[in-house]
Amino acid sequence: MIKTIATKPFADQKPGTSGLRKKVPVFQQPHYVENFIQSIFDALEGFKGKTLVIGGDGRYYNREVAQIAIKMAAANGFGRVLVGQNGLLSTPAASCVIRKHKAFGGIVLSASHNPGGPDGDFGIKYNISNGGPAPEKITEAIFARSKVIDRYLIADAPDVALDKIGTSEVAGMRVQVFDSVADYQALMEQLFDFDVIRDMFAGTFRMRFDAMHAATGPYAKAILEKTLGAPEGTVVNGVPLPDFGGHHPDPNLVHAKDLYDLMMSKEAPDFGAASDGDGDRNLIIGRNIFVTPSDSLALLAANAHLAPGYAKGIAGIARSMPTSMAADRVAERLKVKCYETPTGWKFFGNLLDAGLATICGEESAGTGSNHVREKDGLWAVLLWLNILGKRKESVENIVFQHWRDYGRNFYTRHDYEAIDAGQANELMAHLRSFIGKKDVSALGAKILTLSDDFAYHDPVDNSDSKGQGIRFLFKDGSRIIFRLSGTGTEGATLRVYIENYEPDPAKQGGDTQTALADLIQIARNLAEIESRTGRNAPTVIT
Ligand code: VG1
Ligand code: CO
Repeated sequence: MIKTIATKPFADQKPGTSGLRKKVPVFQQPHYVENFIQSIFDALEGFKGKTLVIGGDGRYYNREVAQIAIKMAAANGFGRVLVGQNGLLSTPAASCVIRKHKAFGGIVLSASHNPGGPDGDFGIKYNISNGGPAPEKITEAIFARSKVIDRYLIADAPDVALDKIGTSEVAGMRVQVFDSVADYQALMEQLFDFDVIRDMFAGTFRMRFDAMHAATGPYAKAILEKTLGAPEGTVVNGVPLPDFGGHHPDPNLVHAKDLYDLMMSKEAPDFGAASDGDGDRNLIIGRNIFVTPSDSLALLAANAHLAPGYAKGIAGIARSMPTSMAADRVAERLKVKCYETPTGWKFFGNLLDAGLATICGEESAGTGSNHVREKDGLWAVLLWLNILGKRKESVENIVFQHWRDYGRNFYTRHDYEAIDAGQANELMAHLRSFIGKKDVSALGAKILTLSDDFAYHDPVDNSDSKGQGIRFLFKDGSRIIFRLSGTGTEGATLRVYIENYEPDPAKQGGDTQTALADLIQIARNLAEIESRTGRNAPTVIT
């Protein structure tokens, strides 16, 4: 039985960098989830009888919303729903399943790296048939629909048993509960030399993978421990929990501090890695060395040919604008193009579909390739392992060698979280007032070559995206970038990205914050951060 329920619009259902993210109590308001899901369906065309993939990162409210999504998909005329067992599906696995089973699209229930639990965050995003996040054209249509929606459709049916693999029916629509890991693992086995990695684990090589009680746990255990022979206990915090054990599932030096401390200690294994809430990000730490995500992107691109899936070389690299320019140097050497896109994975989809780029990455610890249309945490870890197995060198040596060859891009991001939204907007307006000016006193002796509000023209579909971050580019190759986060749920988060290039091997050692101290000070003065926000230090430094 299909019910049509009358509803009223909510004004705040605008998808951000990666879907709609709000506090759980916001999603728990009557009709809130249903309105957004119906707005997604109303913004799409031609899905009658087709397949929809549903799954999420296992956070609080995941199961309830998975049931709602299944019943609404049935009521709206989908022919089949594929849902991960227990409603669980990492973001990259969702992308893999959508592609492999030729689904029309997918609904991913995740707020990624944001904390979970009854007072934490929840999120819903829609992915299209290529497996990637919906492009802006669709997210804008969803938002437009959400502002006028007056009804939604839902099947009056009992809940589906999500814990058991098998097929059932909801209002005439087939529902298949499937093993969340199998398809994804099969894809990884195609891309990487599992024998090389197995040999490493059979020897003295040891690693720790911190799944942060989030979606990647079951994938990492199945692949690293069960298939590749890493000793049991290699994966820690491997059981997904609705509140991520009370932690922030963000794989950075603040929230994955235990892993960092271990990797800097005498007991450090050879390799450390972590991933985020929905499994699309990665943190890479070698013994004694943290690899910045921007460097990791460059290193993976430079060494990808060592893995069977990329043995023929790569067609191009794409990085988000705030990501360091280390990857550009690799692209130059490989004689391929490096594309610069706005923040968020949705901008990489077209480049990957058109075969213009093979490897993509962001400074926020996201790397991936054309194997799916999302960033992929475990993929990056496996590519690293494949490279380590082939080169038989330590992470530290590989990174140092890379800097000697290409130069080092010192890089840091300073986040000021939960600042007042009004103050944040005024700060950005203040920065915008410098655009195009040459003599800005806060810049001291630095010579500006460009200041702008980054805009992107998509070379594939010719769409334009404006207002993607204020950039200050200097003559010596250094950069300072400011943008406001599109994933936070409290006030505004200001991100300041700072980079300087050092070609001289003699000057490549040392601490990043010290090496960038001058630029950091310039950024603070330029944006008047302290007087405008009352903050004298960032909340998180990565
Ligand atoms: C952040 C990151 C961005 C990433 C996005 C989604 O966005 O900066 O690089 O693509 O999160 O990642 P923002 O707008 O807060 O800067 V995830 O792992 O949350 O899906
Ligand atoms: Co994520």
